[in-house]
Amino acid sequence: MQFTLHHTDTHTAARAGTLRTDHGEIPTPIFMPVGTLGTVKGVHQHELRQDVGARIILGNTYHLYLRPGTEVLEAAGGLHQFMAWDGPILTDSGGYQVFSLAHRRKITEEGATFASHIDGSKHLFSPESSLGIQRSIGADIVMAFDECPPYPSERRYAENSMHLTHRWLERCVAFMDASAPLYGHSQALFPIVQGSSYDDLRRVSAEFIAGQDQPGNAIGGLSVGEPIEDMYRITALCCEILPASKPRYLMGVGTPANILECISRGVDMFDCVLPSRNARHGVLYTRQGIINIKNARWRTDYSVLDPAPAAAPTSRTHTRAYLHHLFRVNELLGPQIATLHNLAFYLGLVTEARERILDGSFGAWKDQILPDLERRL
Ligand code: PRF
Repeated sequence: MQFTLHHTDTHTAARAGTLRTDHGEIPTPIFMPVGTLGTVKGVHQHELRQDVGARIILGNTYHLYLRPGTEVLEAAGGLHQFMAWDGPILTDSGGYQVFSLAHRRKITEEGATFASHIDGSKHLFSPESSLGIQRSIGADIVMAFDECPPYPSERRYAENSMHLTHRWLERCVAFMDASAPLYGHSQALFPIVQGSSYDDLRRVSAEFIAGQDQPGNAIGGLSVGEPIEDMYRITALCCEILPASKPRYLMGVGTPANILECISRGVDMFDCVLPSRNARHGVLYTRQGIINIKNARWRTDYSVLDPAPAAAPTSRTHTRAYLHHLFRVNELLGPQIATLHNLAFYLGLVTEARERILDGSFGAWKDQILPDLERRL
């Protein structure tokens, strides 16, 4: 994997780059749609590429390990083949999902034991088994096995947890060095900065993560309920320490406004369930503001979802009144159109951010559109 930095903004810390993987090039900054179970819910692979403009998607080790399981994935030739997505894939390592979904969780030096949220069966994830599963899945970018402490966490807990994540990282690096990819394409490991909302711990963690000299770096443990100023301050602090020559990935963030603010602090990659999950509940993002399409106000609004020439064909074709109707009668196509629209909106936003970084207008553009993005219509 290779990262080329084309330009760093003079007024902010925003960057425009290109990340090269064996499954294609990724322009940065980028948003990665979440495809937990080998599908971005409700969006066909063809639409993902053609209409959403997705350049890389996310998969989850926890979910794919439980179903369909590594045996099925390996026999299929890996997740790319299994789901017929030939673009880049990143997998999260499973620890975060164990703590948000599984039952009877317990952390030890060895790893995390848990009971499946599906059938209650008992499992252990360790740095080695997580990366082994990510080898079976075959993602282009694999994430280190970490602990994301809850917010708020006492300092003592946050500090011990951070050191555990660092020890686990050394085992992740050793496992990657001692094992080989299964399907002929290479896999890059991204370590994850932790340290809760303590600035000094974050500094220690970012230094440690940078010192591992892996192809890219991630910032975890944010967007877990902390005040927004904390999230922005810690993101900036981590970006200042993580090397400029490598991509920086902020995990699980966020709203369109959060993404622009964190691009301006030096982040290159984002993922979040917000655009896809909210779409399924009828919440749509537009340049004018946030819409709840189930609201009676849209019943006879015959304007299209998004008239911009750069918007997805679906968004330029279908009216708010039609989508309102589909949601009211519970038709499958409603959530499908809404998901496609929101993901295309997020990809359009980071695409324009990149153009603005390259032509020097990013900061002014961001400040101009932010108030509209956060407005509720
Ligand atoms: N660690 C991992 N995945 C994550 C997070 C983390 O801290 C977050 C935090 N927002 C989202 N996804 N491994």
